[in-house]
Amino acid sequence: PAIIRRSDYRAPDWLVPDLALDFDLDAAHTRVHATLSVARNGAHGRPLRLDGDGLVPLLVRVDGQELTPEGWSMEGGALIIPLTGDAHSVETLVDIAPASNSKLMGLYASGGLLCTQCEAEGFRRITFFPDRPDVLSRYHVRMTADKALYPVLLSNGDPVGQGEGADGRHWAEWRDPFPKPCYLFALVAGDLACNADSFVTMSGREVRLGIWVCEADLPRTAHAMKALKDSMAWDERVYGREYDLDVFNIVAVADFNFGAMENKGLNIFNSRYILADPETATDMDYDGVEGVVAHEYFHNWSGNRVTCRDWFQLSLKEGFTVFRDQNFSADMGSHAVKRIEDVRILRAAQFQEDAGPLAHPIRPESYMEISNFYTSTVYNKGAEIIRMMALMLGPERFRAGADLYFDRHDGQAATCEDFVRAMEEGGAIDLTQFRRWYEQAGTPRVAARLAHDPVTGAATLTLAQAVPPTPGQPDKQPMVIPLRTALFDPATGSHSGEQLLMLTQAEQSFTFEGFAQSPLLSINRGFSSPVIIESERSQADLAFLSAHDDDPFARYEAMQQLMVNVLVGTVAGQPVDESTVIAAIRQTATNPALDPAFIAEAIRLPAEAYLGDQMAMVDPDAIHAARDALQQRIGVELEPLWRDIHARTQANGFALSPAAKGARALRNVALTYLVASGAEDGPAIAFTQFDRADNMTERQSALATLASGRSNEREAALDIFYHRYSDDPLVLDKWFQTQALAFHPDTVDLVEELGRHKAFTLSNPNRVRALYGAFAANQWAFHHASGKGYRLVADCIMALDRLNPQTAARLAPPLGRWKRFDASRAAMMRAELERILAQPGLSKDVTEQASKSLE
Ligand code: BAL
Ligand code: ZN
Repeated sequence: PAIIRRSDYRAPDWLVPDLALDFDLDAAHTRVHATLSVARNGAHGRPLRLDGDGLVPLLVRVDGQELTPEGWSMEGGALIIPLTGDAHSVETLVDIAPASNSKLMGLYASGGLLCTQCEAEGFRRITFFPDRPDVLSRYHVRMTADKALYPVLLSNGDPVGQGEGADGRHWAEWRDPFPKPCYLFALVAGDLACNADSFVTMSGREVRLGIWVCEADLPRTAHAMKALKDSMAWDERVYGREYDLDVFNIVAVADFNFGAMENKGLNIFNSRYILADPETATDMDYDGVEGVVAHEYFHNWSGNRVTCRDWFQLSLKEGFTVFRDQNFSADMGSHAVKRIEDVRILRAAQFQEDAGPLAHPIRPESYMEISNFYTSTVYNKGAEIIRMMALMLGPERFRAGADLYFDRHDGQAATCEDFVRAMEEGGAIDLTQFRRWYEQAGTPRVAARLAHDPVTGAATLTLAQAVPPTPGQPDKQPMVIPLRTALFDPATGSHSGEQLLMLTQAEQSFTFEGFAQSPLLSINRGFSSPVIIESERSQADLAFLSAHDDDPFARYEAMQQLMVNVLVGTVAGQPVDESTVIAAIRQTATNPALDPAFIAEAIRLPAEAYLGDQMAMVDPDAIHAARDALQQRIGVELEPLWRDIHARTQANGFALSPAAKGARALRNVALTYLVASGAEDGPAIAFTQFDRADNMTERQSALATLASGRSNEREAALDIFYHRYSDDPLVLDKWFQTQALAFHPDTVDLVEELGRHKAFTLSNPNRVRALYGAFAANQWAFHHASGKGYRLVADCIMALDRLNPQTAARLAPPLGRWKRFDASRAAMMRAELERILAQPGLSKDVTEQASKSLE
């Protein structure tokens, strides 16, 4: 497949200021009549090129005159029309088949609905058009459909008309006054019910809000509606950004490649990020709904009003919008816990990506298939880059930079460089060297060494940074790394103020005066930079920080590092005393001043995959054994504590308050340790929680605990769960996922069986992710020494590629981590990648991921 390069960008030859689309909707055959007003962009003689994917032109007209087949040509799916003047009206007619669109890109059927997904390049599967984000058009959409099957007809913008047609059909028209790129186009047709509400904007305009779902799901939309209204108010308060149309609609669909899509005025959501009630959604699901509703809403400014010039700029809208949604969620709940969760996600997904064959800068230089670049690097690392700018600037200057960016580029297709320049000018800062964060891939490593002179009382902190080589980037330049730092004086147990150290050179020293004894280093507080800190801190120092650091992230980090040191030491055959960890856990878990949600995060053992990331060579069996043993030891040593926490966090009735959520989180960690202790009644306690819970958080957590064991209760709970929820696809996903994530010696065989289960289907991306996506994240099971885990995932990728290449390609990265495993596993992983690549007709999505993964 062809490689697209950022350096090849050229402005569009033709612009399309206006577009009228007329859809005659039907699941089997939809007719799309498009009328484009086109305008030559600059002085050139090049023809009009309209992208198409799988389309056949049934009619081509220019200025009302039908062209003969000699008047146009096809080139790799695109329609080429030579035009003589500088402005024309161009019409095309195509026939598409939503019901057989299994890629879920373009117009497709999901359940009884017809809906669209156009980002990044799905619009070309609907009609011929210059499918690139720097061509912005005003849309006028008319839809005609069978009224009984599709009583609701929605598109972008505001509704401007509707009426009855012949033969039981009806029509609706929508007009979007804001010019937009075609990736933001959307339509939905279906039998939908509406949770209707309204929001009055800061200038006093009333906006009609609608969340559209099937009738039975209406009671599950309240949380999403609250999140939407909170988001609208937050964006006004924090960024001064007001909503701009009279209507804002959200539709939930069951089959969706992404989490959701920010189409102008008509967001389309994966139903898992809209539907929530206590019986079916965990607290994490509730938070997911809130975060994704906010994310899509915030795109109205960071993405829609100011969009991207080309897809290399994706992080311009995604990194910034993730940063915005993270801060919104922090404001809605706990800043400390949200930061810990976000860093955990970054380390689990993005650090792995940055360390492997698919590493790329947040602004990539080239791609084969842009769908492969909706990555945690572009999204989550992108958000960290904005966060560093916000830290360096402070709130007022950051806001001034954001204001300048929005005001200067409103209505434009902008670049990352435009954003950085606005921050420089609005925030009065020089970001010349900082721009390397957009250019260089790889997670910087910062070695921190603290030296103390007892005579002068000076402590000298020496920091040395190195950015590892990544594909295509063997040599790296030093980055700008802002590190929030404090030095704790052991004499007082406190520090005399945090400092923001700016590490800009390969090596730099910072001196601090006034320490009679050697201080303790608290660095990268709040995870101020997305880097790996290497510092030699003793278990005693870490234990002190885990109990006394006033920065909650640093406190969490100290606790995690204590555990990592024990576990990595065990795997390396260099045992580290466990008693410090156990004492620190007891100390944290019994500290009444701490938020239970924070305690739950802090005392949980690091994930097996994270432990693997700390080692040059990952030994999945040894890591699992070490973690399992430590978990058991903590369970045994602190058994009374776990019993006490589990008993006293039992709630009397369900609430969604932060306090109630925190109590549930802590209760679930206590249950895990209690069962891990091997106490005879452990499985029965877990089963009782599973059985009696009035909420999914506690029920699923108890199920997960049982699923990782071998008790009789295991089978009973899985069976009850399946039968209870077999009609609810989102909960059934949890049943698949829980088993795929289970720490059970037979997980690999169970996953194979589950792949043949009657409720498993490749046509629903959520189901695929619940089984195979979760399984590939289960380090111990996926890397089973037999290689069977690799084969299962490769088989799934190959089968799914024929239906939905985009979702198939997202399953490939775990196979690409072969360099980190022993020779036997590495050979088997490579063999599966080669087997995938040998499949005839492989998509460019999977070809790109698999071929890069072999390098
Ligand atoms: N733009 C694709 C989905 C999202 O990031 O919101
Ligand atoms: Zn987004």
